[in-house]
Amino acid sequence: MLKKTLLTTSIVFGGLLSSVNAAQWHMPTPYGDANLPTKLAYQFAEEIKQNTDGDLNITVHSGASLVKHTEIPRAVKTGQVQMGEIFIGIMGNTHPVFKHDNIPFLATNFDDAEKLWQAAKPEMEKQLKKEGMKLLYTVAWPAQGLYTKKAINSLSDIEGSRMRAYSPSTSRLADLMDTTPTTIQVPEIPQAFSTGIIDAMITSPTTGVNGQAWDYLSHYNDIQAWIPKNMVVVNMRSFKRLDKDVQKIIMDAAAKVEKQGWEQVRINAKQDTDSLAKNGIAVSTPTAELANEFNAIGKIMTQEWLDESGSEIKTLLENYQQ
Ligand code: PCA
Repeated sequence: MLKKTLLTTSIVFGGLLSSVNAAQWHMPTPYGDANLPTKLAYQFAEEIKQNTDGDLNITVHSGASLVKHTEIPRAVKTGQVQMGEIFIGIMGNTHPVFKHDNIPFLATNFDDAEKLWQAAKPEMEKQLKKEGMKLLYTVAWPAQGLYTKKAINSLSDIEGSRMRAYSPSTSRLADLMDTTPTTIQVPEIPQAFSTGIIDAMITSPTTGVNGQAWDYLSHYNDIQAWIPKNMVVVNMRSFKRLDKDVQKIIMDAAAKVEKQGWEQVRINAKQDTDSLAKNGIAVSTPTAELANEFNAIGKIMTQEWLDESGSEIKTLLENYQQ
């Protein structure tokens, strides 16, 4: 009910304020305030407010408080909100390009992930445009590791487990690991573990620390599976209605936070992995056997991705691997 009221108010307000040349925009984000993408979203909004002398005031609604994560793409597309932040992988079924973000063992360190992002960006922009959205910036998460309740030396140790999934690609990965995928959003992770709905997950050290993973599991294997990203998008029509100088202020602020994000995430990855260990989680790196098994799955998933796509994904991969 509250969500509905807020949205209605925003639409009415947007209309009234634009006539006096100042706009009140709304930007839902999926994750809580402790996360880097959310901190950068606040900074982005503040910078735009200052540089437009208050003409464009963006309210950040963090932690899916205004719009549910899975509904943010549609809310921006239809102009229900003007801007929003989305975990790229959740759009994996919209067009194959969105899957570049969750392909295991394709880009496993930050330099490669940046390179993959540059290779994916033109097609991402094109597909977002078809959805009525314009890409503003992305923020990477630390490399994704495997959280379990026991030591995992090979995939046979995890076979039959109930595994958290957060995108179409992670559901497929869970299948290939002979585990059962269940889609769970971040805030529900602790309860899902303690009630036995899941007993394993692949996510960042940051998300493990935020959810105090040591309360309900014991092992973290730093498999560095992939480096996913959140993206911030704006409704194309809302953007085009702005004066050119305001558009430039937005694009400049976007470039600035994107650069900052890639720098800060490298620091967070290390600090948060240390923090898992300090809190009693057994942190390890994969055995040769586990690494080989995961790499084989990565190859299968890359091939499946190519098979379901047109030539644009082949080009993307060639540009990345150059
Ligand atoms: N945390 C988010 C996305 C990737 C990550 O590290 C999550 O687990 O949903």
